[in-house]
Amino acid sequence: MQLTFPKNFWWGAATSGPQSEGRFHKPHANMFDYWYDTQPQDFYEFVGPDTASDFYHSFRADIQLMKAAGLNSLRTSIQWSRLIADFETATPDPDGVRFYNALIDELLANQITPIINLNHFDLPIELYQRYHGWENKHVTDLFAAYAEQCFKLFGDRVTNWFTFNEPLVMVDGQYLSQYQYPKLVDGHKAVQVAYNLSLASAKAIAKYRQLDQHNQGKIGIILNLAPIYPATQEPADLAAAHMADLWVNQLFLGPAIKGQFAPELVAMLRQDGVLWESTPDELALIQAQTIDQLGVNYYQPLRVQRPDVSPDSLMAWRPSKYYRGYQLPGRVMNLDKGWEIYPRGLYDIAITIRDQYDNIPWYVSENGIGVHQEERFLDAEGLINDAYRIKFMAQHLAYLHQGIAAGTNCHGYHVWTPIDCWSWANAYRNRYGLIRNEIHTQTKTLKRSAYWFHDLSQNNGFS
Ligand code: BGP
Repeated sequence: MQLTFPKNFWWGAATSGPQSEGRFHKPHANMFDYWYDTQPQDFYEFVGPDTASDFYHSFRADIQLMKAAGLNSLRTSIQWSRLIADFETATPDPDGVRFYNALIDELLANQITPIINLNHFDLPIELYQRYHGWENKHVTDLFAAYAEQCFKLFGDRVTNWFTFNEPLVMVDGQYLSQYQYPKLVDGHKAVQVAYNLSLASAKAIAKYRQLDQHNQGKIGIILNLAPIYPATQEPADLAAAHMADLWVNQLFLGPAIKGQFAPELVAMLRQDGVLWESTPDELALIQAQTIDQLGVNYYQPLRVQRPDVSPDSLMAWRPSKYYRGYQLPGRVMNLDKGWEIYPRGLYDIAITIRDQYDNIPWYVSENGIGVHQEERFLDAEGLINDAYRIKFMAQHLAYLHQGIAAGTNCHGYHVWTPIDCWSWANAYRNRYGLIRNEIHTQTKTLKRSAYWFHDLSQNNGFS
């Protein structure tokens, strides 16, 4: 059966500045560069973000490859630390302006819609050292000033903007679970940072609306949403699933789409003694500046069960004291990444957005499969025969199609990622690209999945 998608569907791919461009030698490194520089020599086999996929130098040739893979949109991010020379005044750096101008023009000249995100975890390290980053509300003003500069510089050509990618990962990785710099465990700070990120997003959106007087563009936020499934239908597991949903999904969906934090979440944080500091003016701003469209990154579901210890017996506050992970027997796994593959989760997200979030316009901003040592799958013609990636995309798209048929307002699909790139979590081990990158020579070759994606885009669907 042929599955056809809505007209003008974005068939795209997603990457980020810090993971693709390669490093630039300036005093203002971002948190990725700084973290990498401070690791022991054998960290990630010492293959760092220095070159990444060298997008800064090779973007013109890379865009030709993306075109060959059928992309009609590219989601990437501007690096705050590359574009801005002085963070206090948001004075742009001429080389940063030149690079992003050239990139946007090249995309448009090749009929690829640029979708620009303003933060992909890459806070300039200077702002952490000087202000403790997102813990400090002053940084939300600096972010809004940087965002305003982006809108002024590029808003004549870019009409799809996003403020943040996966803010929850910054909260969790940096302040609760210790997988991103500065690797703290501090519930108070985590909660304040979560609030400050929503505030920063609202401030940036307000700037956009002041400039975009003719309402030509759209602005939103990109969230990693997880469909949440309880281990059983027993009340304690259902309650655990509800608490997980409040933290994992509603924390950022609430302010972004409804203009307010879920009252139940606020009550829970207050009762636990970790509620953020807010002012009535800030809350009014958040209420006024809801998003136009949502980006959804979906990789895996979250299955939970009741906690195994009393939540109040724990010393350090963590939202996960209310729930614990659960592994469904017989689940399908991507063993390389350790993530469950559950394509139906995308349908469940689509229906949740339709029914609980005003059926807001949205698109899949990331979905993909990371695989180690893909050279194992080289075929006789010298191409990576990544049938697993084609299957992964087709299964997810089939469920997305069902969601669209059921009325969800989805207008695009972006695979992570166009070209194998650097990852803050696993360097180059997990390859996600439609296009292979030999990182030591920067030789880039379409994989079989790129040809499949080309046909998908040409036919606006697949059978
Ligand atoms: C998302 C991030 C991306 C990308 C992707 C793949 O959470 O937005 O930046 O890295 O995950 O994950 P990983 O690189 O950890 O395999």
